[in-house]
Amino acid sequence: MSDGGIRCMWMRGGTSKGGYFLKEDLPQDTAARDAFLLAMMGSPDPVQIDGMGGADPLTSKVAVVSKSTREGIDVDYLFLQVFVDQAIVTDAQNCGNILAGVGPFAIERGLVAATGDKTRVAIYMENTGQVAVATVCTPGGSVTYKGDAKIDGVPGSHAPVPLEFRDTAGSSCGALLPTGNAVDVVNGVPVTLIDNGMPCVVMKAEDVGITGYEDRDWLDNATDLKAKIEAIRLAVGERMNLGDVTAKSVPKMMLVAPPRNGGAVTVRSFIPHRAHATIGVLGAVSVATACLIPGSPAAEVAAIPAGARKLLSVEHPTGEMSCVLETDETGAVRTAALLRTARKLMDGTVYG
Ligand code: NQM
Repeated sequence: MSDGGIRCMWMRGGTSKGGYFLKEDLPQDTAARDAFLLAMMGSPDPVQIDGMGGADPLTSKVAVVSKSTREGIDVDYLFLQVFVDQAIVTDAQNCGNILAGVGPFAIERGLVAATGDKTRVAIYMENTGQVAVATVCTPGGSVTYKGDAKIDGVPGSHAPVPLEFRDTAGSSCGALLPTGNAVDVVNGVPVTLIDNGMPCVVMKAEDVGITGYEDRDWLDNATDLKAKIEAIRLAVGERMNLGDVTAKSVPKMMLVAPPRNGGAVTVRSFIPHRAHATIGVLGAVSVATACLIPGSPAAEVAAIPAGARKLLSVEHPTGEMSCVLETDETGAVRTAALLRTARKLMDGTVYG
């Protein structure tokens, strides 16, 4: 595979970055595909010097997109996380940031026709079997990445790509609360094991000995803290119906604290071994959902707005992510909406 190049678009999706491929362009055999993607990213190598990866899990990501044959769905999207320093390519998680580039990519590749100034793209997320709807700016029938929308963690402003999610509970764990409990105590730490689009372990930062306001560099160098939360992660994999999670990128570890800037909650997340520069999209939806569960560690620190339609600002190391959650009469979250942006960076041929 070393000499054969493959058509690829490199894009920023939200606060992540990676390669976007048409499924038909990649090797159909999974082992051959993964070998190509590892070589393309330059993994395994902490600096990914011989590849396209940015030496960070947030920039070592892949979207595989194809036209969908499903009723009411435009395209199918498979997300692949390429580990930086291990020879692992996993489809065990979804990615709502890379999702932000899927709509524009699908239109650019001709899988979806633009419909006026805005084009809605219904996306089936193959990793979790769920649907998201992205709205892409298409003035004059072609995609634009220019616009006034700002998201924290990305300099400048770009065209908005609003994302809507419906019924994401239990995406990978089979249930919103896979143990049926709002609180489980693991290694002496009260946690909520939750999956509203992303399997997460949510705990109070103070319960693992930090404030919850540390920056990414500090967190990435906190060896004892990392060992403590990795021990919790490995202990809960089976309980979350995820099996042995040693070589998986889920569950994500979410350390919450009271908001400091008028938001609903503050989060520091490990994804799962590096600290996140911001927070994942579905990770934020899952944490925001945990804040609404009475008696949970997140509910104890969160400031929750009233009403069935709630705007929850999730504060993270470099700003905030606003999640709009719609709840039903029981208080359960039914839909979530978030604003992202995306940008085409390169369109060409990539080599593995
Ligand atoms: O939670 C990082 C990211 C993500 C995932 C990660 C994401 C999501 O920020 O939906 O977007 O948690 O590995 O790209």
